[in-house]
Amino acid sequence: MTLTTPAVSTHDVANFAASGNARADRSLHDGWNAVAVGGPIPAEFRDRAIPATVPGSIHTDLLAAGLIVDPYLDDHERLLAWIGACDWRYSTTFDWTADDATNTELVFDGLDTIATIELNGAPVGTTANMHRTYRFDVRTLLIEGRNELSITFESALRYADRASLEQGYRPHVNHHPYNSIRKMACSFGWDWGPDTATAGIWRRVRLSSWSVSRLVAVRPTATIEGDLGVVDVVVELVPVGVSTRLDVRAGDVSHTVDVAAGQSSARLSVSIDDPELWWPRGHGEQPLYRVEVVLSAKSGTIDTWSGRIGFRTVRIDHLPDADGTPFTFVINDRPVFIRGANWIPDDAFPHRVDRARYAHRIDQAEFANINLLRVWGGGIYEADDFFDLCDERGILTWQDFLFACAAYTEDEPMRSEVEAEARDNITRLMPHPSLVVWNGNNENIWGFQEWGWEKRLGGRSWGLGYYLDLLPSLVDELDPSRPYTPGSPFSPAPPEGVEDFYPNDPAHGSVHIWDLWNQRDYPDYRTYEPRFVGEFGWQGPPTWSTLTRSISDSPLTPESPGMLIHQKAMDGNVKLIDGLVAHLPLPDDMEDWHWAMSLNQATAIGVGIEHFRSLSPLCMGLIVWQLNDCWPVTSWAAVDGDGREKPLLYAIKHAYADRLLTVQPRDAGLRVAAVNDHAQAWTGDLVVRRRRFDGTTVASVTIAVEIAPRSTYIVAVDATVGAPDDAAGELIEVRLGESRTFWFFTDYRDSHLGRPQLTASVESVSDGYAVTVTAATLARDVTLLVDKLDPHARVDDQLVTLLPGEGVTFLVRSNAELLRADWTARGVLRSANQLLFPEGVDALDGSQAL
Ligand code: BMA
Repeated sequence: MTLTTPAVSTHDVANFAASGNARADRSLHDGWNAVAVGGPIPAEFRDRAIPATVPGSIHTDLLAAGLIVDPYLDDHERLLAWIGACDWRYSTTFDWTADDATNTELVFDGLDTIATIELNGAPVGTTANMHRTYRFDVRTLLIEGRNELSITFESALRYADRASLEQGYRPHVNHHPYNSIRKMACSFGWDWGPDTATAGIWRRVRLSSWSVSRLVAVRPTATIEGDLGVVDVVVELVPVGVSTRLDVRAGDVSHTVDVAAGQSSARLSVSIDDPELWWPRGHGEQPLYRVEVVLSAKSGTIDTWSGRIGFRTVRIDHLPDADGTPFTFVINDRPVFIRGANWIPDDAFPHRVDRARYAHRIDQAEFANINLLRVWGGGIYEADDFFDLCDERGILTWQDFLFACAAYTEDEPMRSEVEAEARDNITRLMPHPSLVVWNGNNENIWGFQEWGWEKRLGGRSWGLGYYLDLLPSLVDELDPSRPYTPGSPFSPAPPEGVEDFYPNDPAHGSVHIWDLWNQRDYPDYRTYEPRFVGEFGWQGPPTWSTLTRSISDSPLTPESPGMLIHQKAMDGNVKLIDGLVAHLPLPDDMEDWHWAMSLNQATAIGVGIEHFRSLSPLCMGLIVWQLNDCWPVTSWAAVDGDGREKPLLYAIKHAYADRLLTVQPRDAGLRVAAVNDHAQAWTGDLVVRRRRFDGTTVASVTIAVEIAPRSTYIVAVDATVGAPDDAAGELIEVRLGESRTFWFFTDYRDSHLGRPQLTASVESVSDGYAVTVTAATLARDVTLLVDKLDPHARVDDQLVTLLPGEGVTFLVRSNAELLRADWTARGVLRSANQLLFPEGVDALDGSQAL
């Protein structure tokens, strides 16, 4: 048996030569122009044909033509608001010669959104759903020679406004009724996203010619039965008056069936002996098996499909226990602790995210020890490239159906649109082994109960029928082996006779924890004992290079106009300040403010993750809000809108390490938790010391430990170590093997942290520099903000705490000439200590050994 892991997209579109009867697909991506045809068109854009890129969007076309400023900079979002309020016509011409195919269809993988399609002036069809594929029979409309194709997009804003009245008011959380149209919700702005309301042909378009029949859908389900890997393939095809044949190959095992005339589907099973199991990263390998389907008629092959599958089982354990109801992913019968991050569209113009960009972002997730990405319901059903890469890397994926923070009508035509988009996307994505759950919506069940929707809705439908009926039955029909959850957060149904649990109950199922960022403070993460956290987040600004590239305010201040435009959260800046001041003084200097907020974001999430992981196996997973951004903005993201790593990503990397040491205040004392999410036991001397800030050890305890694989060891900190003589000037240091952690008895601002006394020495290495930073005195969270020296530079670590005399070597990847750069400049070589000494005389002597 051969194992194949070819680097091809999962759903290769057959591209046969247009000979014989094989399906022939031809892209129609060339020669497009766009013209504004309705709405508040500025005079200079009237009747002006703009060269257009397909796949693309009107904003990016205008930008490429040099006709608009970049919507991501300064206040341009507001200046460009007219674009989304206009109607746009895209047109192209193409030559066509009659072939001997019996059918020719125009196929769209994605139209954004309210489109009227014409071919040679004749109507082809209309669309109203960005998330669907569309296929139109155009054989009789095509003419020999030159053909003209045009697509007119009505302003999605106007359509949504109109639809919101027609459908009747339903609550949502934006300034536009994004819930009245099937378009990416965050296209209309979000609390981290710009309002562009763009339009365009956002995925591929092609002319597809075929004869006799074609494959309509191929759905392979891989299961494991004893020693066998069984691939059950459901094939749908266009029913025809003659019999056809289907060949299915999985790995190197094939199977053939005849399809009788008139039949529109067939089902085949292929079994593979002793298949290798697919595992999430950190648990094993990711073998992928190729599946090929060939449809043939008397004349030979008429259509093909290929994709990849993996053999693994998945279920979510919801069996009530003494503590409530777990939410545990069980993969290949092994409970897997989820170290997740939420994923939003990586660009407000999602067609710009190509495979290389997905790969880079997923590299960053891997770097941060993340093992699951949740595709959030206000964005898109992610691209094949995203899922292909996650399959290859062992990153689990979770796809929300696209409903977010709003009530949705269940009336027609919305209901049919929802069904059609769900069918399309379940079919497209179900082969991927990385996909472990379909989820009905983001926060809607919770919103209905908690955000006052019920009274505002006055009995109107709000989407519950989708989440409890339509979607689970579609998953059952089309993707029967995959778990489905109605919403996030979600509390599984209680036993008979018990009143339903509150949807965001931490003791049952999954919970979203937002009250800390919104109203409380991050140490309060420790007041939660959740079973699974689907979202929790803390804001911070983008990296300095990203911020200053996108905002040109002078002076630049936390509240200067561009900063406020690039901060979309309700009371965002106030929450940033409130979340900081208990821990660190609020700086008045902009670069210090930027560092303080970045550090505080990282610290907050680090505290949350460490606490939740210390609760495992009571808590079996967390999904940080959010991995990425879609433009340059202050947000909860760990990677900013230009793709640069914020300090938060390093904090996640530390806290998501396979082996984590953490100190937690619990039961009126301190506990050390050693979390071993690793296949091998963690053995050695656990050394717990109380030390003064000058490094002297005051008390110390050593415990020999052997921590079983995938388990958590908790031990109370001995009173001699746990009770400080001088809380502001002492710390606890815990070591086990390679791991080390610290506990500080007071907040930064109440401690006796001194001025940082750091020196740096720099050496060239193969792809950059090795920068060794040495601390003469205790320095907390030592970080090199390398992007300030070279916006393309990257560093391998941040937020390292050094005891007196200790050093750390940072590897900085950069092509710039930085040997003589000022590595110890206050803005570059950062520490928490600096923030307690705002006047800025920080580096002892600023000396640099070169
Ligand atoms: C969660 C998400 C998003 C939002 C985030 C931050 O509720 O589901 O809707 O962006 O909070 O407010």
